[in-house]
Amino acid sequence: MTRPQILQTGPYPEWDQGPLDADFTVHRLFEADDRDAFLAQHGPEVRAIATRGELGANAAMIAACPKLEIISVYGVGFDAVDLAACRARGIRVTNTPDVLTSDVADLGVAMMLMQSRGMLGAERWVRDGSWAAKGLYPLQRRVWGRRAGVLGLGRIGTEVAKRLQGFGMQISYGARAPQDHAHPDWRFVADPVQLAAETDFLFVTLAASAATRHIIDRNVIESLGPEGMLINISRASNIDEEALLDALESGRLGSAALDVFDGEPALNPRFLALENVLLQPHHASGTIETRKAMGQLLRDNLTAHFAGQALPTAVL
Ligand code: 8YV
Repeated sequence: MTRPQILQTGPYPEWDQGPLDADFTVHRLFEADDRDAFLAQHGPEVRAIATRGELGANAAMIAACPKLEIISVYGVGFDAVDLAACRARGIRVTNTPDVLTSDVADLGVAMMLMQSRGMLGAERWVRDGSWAAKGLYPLQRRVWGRRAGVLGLGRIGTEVAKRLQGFGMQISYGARAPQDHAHPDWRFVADPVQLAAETDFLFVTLAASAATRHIIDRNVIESLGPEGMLINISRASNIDEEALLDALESGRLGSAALDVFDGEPALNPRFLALENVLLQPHHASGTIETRKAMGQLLRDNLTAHFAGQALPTAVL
């Protein structure tokens, strides 16, 4: 039997690439010098797209593949896939939920601790000799016992809240409605501005969509205030980045810890000039264990599809 032809939009670790190459004829779009020419050449025979959360598949890519049956996303977020185009043509879409939840929550909490306790600066203080030359490191802010807000109490937000509970923090969450699975001690706050106003550390853990675009706007950011910290482990589109930069530069927001950026991996150079922001390279799910599980699930969905079986983790 001839192997199905698939389009791969970005690189995977070798432990995923090997099995993928064994089961499919793989066209690596990300290695092409001329992407349009590559799509025009291979698109007509492509039956599946293997992509990554941040890369997705846009309308033009989908249109270039008239025999496309399925898009398998290596990531939980599928906001970069044009779902309307998929619905219109009955194209299936899968993602990799659950397997990455705890790692993403871990990184979010680590970012909060790192930023609040000034750990990057403290490390520099040791390395550059400041400890010996200048003495004690400036005092930082505590985390335990303070007020945390979690906007989006889905899988990842819930794991973040559970971890924060371990730090004895007071937890509030934002969602469309009170959540049955929330711990009785967690307070529901419907309005993001109010949530921010009543919070010292605001975590953004919402699945991104057109409806959540810039849900963290200037008002929310300024309500968090000069003592507040914004932590984003979701998607950059959930935050008005211009408003965030203005507030960080003027001190109207205390600090931020970000794993995602508009236009990443390029980022607005204004971020690089700021001392009050912790910058991470979109790696919240980036552990060997989790990435292996994500790769397996990406392939399991493709294999199930071509075997005519139910998809393990279908979005569409
Ligand atoms: C990954 C992600 O970094 O799950 C997601 O939606 O953004 C991340 O887990 C990404 O998908 C890997 O390409």
